[in-house]
Amino acid sequence: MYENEIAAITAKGNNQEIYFGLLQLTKDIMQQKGRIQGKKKVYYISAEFLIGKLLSNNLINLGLYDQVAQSLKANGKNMAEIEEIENEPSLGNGGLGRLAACFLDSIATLGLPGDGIGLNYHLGLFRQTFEQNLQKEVPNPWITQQSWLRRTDVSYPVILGGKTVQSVMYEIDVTGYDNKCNTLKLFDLDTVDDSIVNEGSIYFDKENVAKNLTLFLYPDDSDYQGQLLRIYQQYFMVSNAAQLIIDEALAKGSNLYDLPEYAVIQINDTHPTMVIPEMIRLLMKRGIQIDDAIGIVSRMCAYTNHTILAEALEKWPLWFLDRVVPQLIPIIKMLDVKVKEKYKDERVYIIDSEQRVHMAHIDIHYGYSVNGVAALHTQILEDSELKPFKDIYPEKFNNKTNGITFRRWLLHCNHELAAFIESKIGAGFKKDAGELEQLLAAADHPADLNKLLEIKQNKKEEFKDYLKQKENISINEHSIFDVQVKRLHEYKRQQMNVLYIIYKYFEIKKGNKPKTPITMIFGAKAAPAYTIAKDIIHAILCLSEVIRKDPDVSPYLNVVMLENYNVTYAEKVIPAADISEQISLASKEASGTGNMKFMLNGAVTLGTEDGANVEIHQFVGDDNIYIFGESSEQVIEHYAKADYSAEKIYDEDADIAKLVDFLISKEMFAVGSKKSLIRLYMELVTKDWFMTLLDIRDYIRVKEQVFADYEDREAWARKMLVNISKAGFFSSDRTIAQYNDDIWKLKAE
Ligand code: 26V
Repeated sequence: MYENEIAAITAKGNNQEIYFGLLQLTKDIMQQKGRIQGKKKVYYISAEFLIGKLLSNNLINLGLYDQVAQSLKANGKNMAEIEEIENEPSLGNGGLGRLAACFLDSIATLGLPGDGIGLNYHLGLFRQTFEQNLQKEVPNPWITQQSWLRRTDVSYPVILGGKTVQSVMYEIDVTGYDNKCNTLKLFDLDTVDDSIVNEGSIYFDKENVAKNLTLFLYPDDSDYQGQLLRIYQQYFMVSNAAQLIIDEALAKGSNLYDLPEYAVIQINDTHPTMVIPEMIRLLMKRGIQIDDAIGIVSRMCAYTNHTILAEALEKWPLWFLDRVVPQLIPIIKMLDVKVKEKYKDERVYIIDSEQRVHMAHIDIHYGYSVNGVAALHTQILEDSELKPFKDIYPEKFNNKTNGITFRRWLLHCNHELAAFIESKIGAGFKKDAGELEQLLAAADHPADLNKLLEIKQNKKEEFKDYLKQKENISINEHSIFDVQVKRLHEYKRQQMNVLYIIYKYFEIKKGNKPKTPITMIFGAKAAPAYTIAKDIIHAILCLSEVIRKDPDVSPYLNVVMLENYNVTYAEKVIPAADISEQISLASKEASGTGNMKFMLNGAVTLGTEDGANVEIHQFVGDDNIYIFGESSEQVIEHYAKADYSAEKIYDEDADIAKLVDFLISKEMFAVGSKKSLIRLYMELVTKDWFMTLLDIRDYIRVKEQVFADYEDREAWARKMLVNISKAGFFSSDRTIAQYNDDIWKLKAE
């Protein structure tokens, strides 16, 4: 199929022309393919969809990738150079947004009717650059004249700050792997004006909301100005969603009372929570009584929690909401009154005594399902964070351990490994990831183990070349690639990895050289207003420079911080990784999904018993993972008793103090900002809210063991193999099947 079209496009023109030709062809094919149909549909509403580049992924799902790749090859080109042309849309911060993208792939692959609903941010999250060892943020425009977006004539009126604006809906087709299509629907305003960014005036201005509503995706933490605009964004998103959902259901023959038979809404974190009062408002406008409206909406909405970090749980001051969405205030107040009539426990109120609206509480009272994203995370929600709700609604709580799409995170990013697996166990694993277990038989075949090592070596060489070409950074392809890539946050403890590097630096200085050199690879964006996170990036960059300039150490230890880590970078570095750093403070990382991507690509995890690491540990067993640090129970107890003191550890443990002190050494000051380094040092010594010093000793001990074990190549290859074989559970196809069985109850075609 499509041989002639593909041949014509790949035969002539430059890379740009070939890319845009393939883009158009792929879009046409997806349009012709037909939609996944069904009476009931899931609407996955999310402020973020971190979809990554789409060309190769769509070609894989359409079954056309090999044909295109061969055709390019015949013309002296390759897929990688064509992929380079595509801009990566940065429509997400990190895990939550990437999860939404993996879910869309799996929903379509399982043939379930389900669309994503979000916002068409023009600039998305900032692009990161480094200057003088500091992070700088630059706007990241990604929409080109021709793109995956298709403008539709669907449009809804939305009241924003008292004025009615008219939305416009864009669509991006989502093709299942060997299946039909669903769509990602992204709402926007025609009045948004990209040029105000160039003028440098991106601060929020109420009068200007129509001009800047969808310009930016807000980073995890932002200031007051940003927050007001964020509520506008959220309301705009859910008002459009609610109108669309009602329209589509009515078009399929529903009446307003039967909506739950036609639509289920998955609320991705609290960002889309206002869909509940908005839907109630719209139903009441159409003549439905309040109690009926609440009943209908409550049977349609299900909520996913993605974090237990208190500072990340949305609580909007009532007056804030009153300014932005006055039309929702009577409804929110009514929902709160009903709660207060029934329950006397203040912890479950929607509006608290300080007049703050707890968005998650709306979801839990007025939705029918609440889920966490890994077994441990759900357990913690039930036992502590959301315990009062669990006591009221035990039946609503359920766990859905996250997953990743194997199409992107194996078939696309690691063709060689996928081909090797197929040669051993056939192609069935592409649709049924559980079949990967059959690979275990290869554990006894030295030739297969060697092949795995050879593939890893090839990926390392490819990554070395990519890094050289992209950033002009040289690394040793024969070193151990130890990788920590994820958003920068203190709870993820990149700073602990920094302290290890300082330890190793001292060891090498003393003459204790590692048998195999080590390359420590970091990638992380820090939210622009998150000072300590930026200080940690600064420390990594400074340390990298100090080591690079030290001829005693640089042959054995190299620290690399990737600039602008994103989905595309992940696809290159994860297949090349030997060690996967998953070192969050136990209880703090809800799940993690990078951990799954590394495992699937044959990296061995060095991690705490946190998030989905716990389940990875159970699957691979003690011999194939490296676990260290205090348990989540111990950590939770430290917080409860307030008995953790970094200062005490620093004062009593000279070895640890020496590592921390290096942050403010003359070597570091020579290449960095005194102010930033001292701030980080002080944070670690006096506060250390995420208990870096608590686990550093154990971390160093276990990490040394990892490096020692790496030397036995056959034993290491066996660990890699076990990790790949046991990764099947972490396919998002499994996750989505569980969402469907327990929550959505849709029928596949
Ligand atoms: C938001 C904020 C906002 C205020 C400042 C601190 C902070 C820290 C984190 C966040 C993000 C919360 C939502 C989120 O992205 N959670 C991630 O969701 C992933 C998918 O379920 C999961 O794998 C990650 O463990 C979890 O952190």
